[in-house]
Amino acid sequence: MKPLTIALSKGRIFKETLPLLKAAGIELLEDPEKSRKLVFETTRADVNIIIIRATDVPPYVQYGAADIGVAGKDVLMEHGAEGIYEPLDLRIAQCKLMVAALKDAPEVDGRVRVATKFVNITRRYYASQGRQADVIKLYGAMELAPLVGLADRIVDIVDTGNTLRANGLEPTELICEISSRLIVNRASMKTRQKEIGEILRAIEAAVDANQEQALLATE
Ligand code: PRT
Ligand code: MG
Repeated sequence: MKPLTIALSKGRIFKETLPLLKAAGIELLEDPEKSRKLVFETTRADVNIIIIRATDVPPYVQYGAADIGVAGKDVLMEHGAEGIYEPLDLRIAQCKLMVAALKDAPEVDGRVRVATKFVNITRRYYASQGRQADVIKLYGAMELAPLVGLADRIVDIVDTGNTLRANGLEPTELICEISSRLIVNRASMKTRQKEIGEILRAIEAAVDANQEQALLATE
């Protein structure tokens, strides 16, 4: 049988997922940061890891090119979850999806101009509130848009809030709390139930152990 394929993205998701995979006996045989390869073998002959862009993880899993993936809830909501199971909240890469504006910006009467890379989420959010919004798609540096008059508001990921503050912006509304999710291709979940089930249970136990650690640390 072909190896089970797990899709990850570089950066914070990668770093925070590695210890969880280790709990399932899955470790990389080489360091992707030091390689141009995209497919990596692991300590388990039956499991490969592919490294792709964060936004590409949902389509890879949706179409079965990867059996399992890890993606931020923001990326999943923006992509749509068709054909994808989301069995596990990994509680990693936590952040918030927020609306932000220039500090002390006035309320906007009528149509609001919103710049974001999350156009689907943003359209749905404003529609759900019955507010009129013109959504402008950007691919980065959203914080610049209000400064130069491109938009009244931005919708972006906020963690510490430092990026907003450094640009004279402040959060105005919380859209939702975000964490990364383990996702599984629908067909794989049926055809490779045993292998995937074992991996899911090992990872879930590691997530629960992390959670207990975190609770103890705050006591
Ligand atoms: O960077 P690249 O374009 O390759 O892809 P990516 O941005 O999707 O990847 P990555 O690794 O940056 O983020 C992967 C996932 O991590 C996202 O989809 C989120 O679910 C989650 N996450 C958690 C974050 C952050 N924290 C975060 N702080 N994603 C992005 N940020 C950025 C945010 O865009 C903003 O520019 O950090 C800035 C805000 O941080 P603070 O601390 O200044 O508020
Ligand atoms: Mg990034």
